[in-house]
Amino acid sequence: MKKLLQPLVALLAGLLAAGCGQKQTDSGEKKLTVGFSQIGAESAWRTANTESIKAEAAKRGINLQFADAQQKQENQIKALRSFIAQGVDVIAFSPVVETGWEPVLKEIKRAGIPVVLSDRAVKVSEEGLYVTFIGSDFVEEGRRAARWLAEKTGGKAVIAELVGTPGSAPAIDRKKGFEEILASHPGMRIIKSQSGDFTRAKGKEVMETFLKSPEGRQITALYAHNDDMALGAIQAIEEAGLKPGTDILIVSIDGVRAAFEAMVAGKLNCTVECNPLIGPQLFDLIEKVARGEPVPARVAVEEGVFDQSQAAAALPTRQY
Ligand code: GYE
Repeated sequence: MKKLLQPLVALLAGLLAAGCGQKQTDSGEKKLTVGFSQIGAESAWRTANTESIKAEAAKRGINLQFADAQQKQENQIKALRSFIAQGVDVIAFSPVVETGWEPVLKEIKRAGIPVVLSDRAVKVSEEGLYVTFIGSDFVEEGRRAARWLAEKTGGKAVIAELVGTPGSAPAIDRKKGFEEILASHPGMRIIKSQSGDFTRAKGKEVMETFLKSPEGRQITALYAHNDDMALGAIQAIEEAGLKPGTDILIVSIDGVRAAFEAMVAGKLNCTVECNPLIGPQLFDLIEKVARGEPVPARVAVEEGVFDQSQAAAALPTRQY
């Protein structure tokens, strides 16, 4: 009897180790389950970011629980609570706005699940509610946009500003960095500033109202907090019978493919890069956090600035 049982036991053990039980990897390690709450699909940047995260999780054999919040904080909070209920190993999320996260972050902490912030930061009054934050320096991006515009215009511009989602880290910080540089250029002033919610449709709509306002014809430059809003605004400018890129200089942020195409067509003047392809860096962090290894509290993403003169050469290499 023992003789018969032994191979059977060995077979069962082998099957389990080979990942027959869902939660095993080939090497027999427990498969990591990560809950990720994404903001939505508001821009080309976001779509590229989602693809990068999903592709990297698949490549590493990570069980990714992905939830799309459709730009709503309440949906994100629901998703985070469901990750607690599922008992995921690590929670990562891209917070749509900066504030209002304390209660749910405390619940996650009580459940003993580590949190990694991706792309956007939060404002919390207590330390230890998340382990690390990976994302771009949005204040610096705002400064870069303003420096480019100051240089291009010799410090003279009547500016309209398309702001990102109200209360979001990139909207707050990109405004802050831009205004910081403007402070030393008295000939540059913002006469219009309104949110276009980081979408193309809203960017177009708000630019239309800017142009129709009594001061509309004074506008010489547009600063859009992302490329999608700039691309929407380009349509509005054309429909108003003006030449985007010439009558109104346009600088935006992200560096998506369509922005490079608009630069090659002469309609957009400059884009400040904000790299969405953070999947590999994000999962490096998540895996370390899951193993209990120390990680830096802040991880930056490297990026540059591109204007029309560089657009044609850079376009074929753009991955998003
Ligand atoms: O610039 C914008 C997106 O948080 C950096 O969100 C991100 C921003 C990005 O909708 O296009």
